[in-house]
Amino acid sequence: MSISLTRYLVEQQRAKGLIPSELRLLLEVVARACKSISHAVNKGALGSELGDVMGSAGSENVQGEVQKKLDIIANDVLIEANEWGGHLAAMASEEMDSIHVVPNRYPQGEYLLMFDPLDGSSNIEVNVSIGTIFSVLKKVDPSKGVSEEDFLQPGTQQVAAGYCVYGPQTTLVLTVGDGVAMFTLDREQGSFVLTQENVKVPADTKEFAINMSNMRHWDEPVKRYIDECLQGEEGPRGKNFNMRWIASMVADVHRILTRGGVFMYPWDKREPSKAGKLRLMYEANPMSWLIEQAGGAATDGRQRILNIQPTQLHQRVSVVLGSKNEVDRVTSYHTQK
Ligand code: P6P
Repeated sequence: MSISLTRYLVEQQRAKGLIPSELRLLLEVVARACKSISHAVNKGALGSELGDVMGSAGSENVQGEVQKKLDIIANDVLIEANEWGGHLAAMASEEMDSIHVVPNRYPQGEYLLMFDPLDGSSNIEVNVSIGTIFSVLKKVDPSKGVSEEDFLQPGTQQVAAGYCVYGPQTTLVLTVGDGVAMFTLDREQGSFVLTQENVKVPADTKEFAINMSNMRHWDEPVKRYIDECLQGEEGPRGKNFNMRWIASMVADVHRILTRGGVFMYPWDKREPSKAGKLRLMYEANPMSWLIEQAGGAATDGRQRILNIQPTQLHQRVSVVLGSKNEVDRVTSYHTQK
């Protein structure tokens, strides 16, 4: 007998008290929004009523990245789905320069929702898996009006985090601090069904994920780690490694949650003033919490990502996450340096 997302959340609340009704509403609304995004993504070039959704929207986001029509559609779907429910005070998105406060015509709640509405969107036109990443915080002081400062909390303060990967299956992956559960979209029923819980990342792996074309730009500890992997069983690691790089963080992290591995997007010399490429608040923090909840580890090469005190909404961070023993090794190469 299948267990729906709603039933799972109700039973988790009954058993563990981790999902108050307002948070359950938030998670169900985000899941419904992901269903709509999945539908738009699956239509691809057939989504003609939306115009050329696969192509560029002719605009750039705060990151200076060309926005795809589907990026903006996904962002709008999440905003519209979450505005009216009374569970949120405000939202923040990779696609919006500043926070979006719930309009006065709706009641405000205590939760803050951050998201990358369509991560990996450069893969849209080549039909490779992409996804939505989300992170949930609570307002610091419920008695005060919401501001951007409310969002600047370390990842340890998250009350929920997850992603939805739009691939051969549409799968929602979620944690509220009691392990990781996966829900696969049953398109006939139109609902997410529990397909795995207590997800565990193996502590060891033979698979690394990094964009090798950046090798000449890496810092020495990263070069050392990857070089040792490439030396295989004749080298210091004494085993051969495989490499994967989907250029869609959601898909790479989903693989790691499913079979282990280490994912790296480290700082490099191309833009030395930037800590890394990935964003802390709505990419690295939610993914790091999921990985840790599944027994893995996540650092910026030196410190636990979830401990980082944010100073800017869209700040970037270097990311090393996945199988604990590999992440610990990469981190030791940085801290030994
Ligand atoms: P590169 C997608 O644009 C993204 O933000 C992540 O999803 C992905 O891991 C990374 O960037 C890919 O970056 O430099 O390999 O294209």
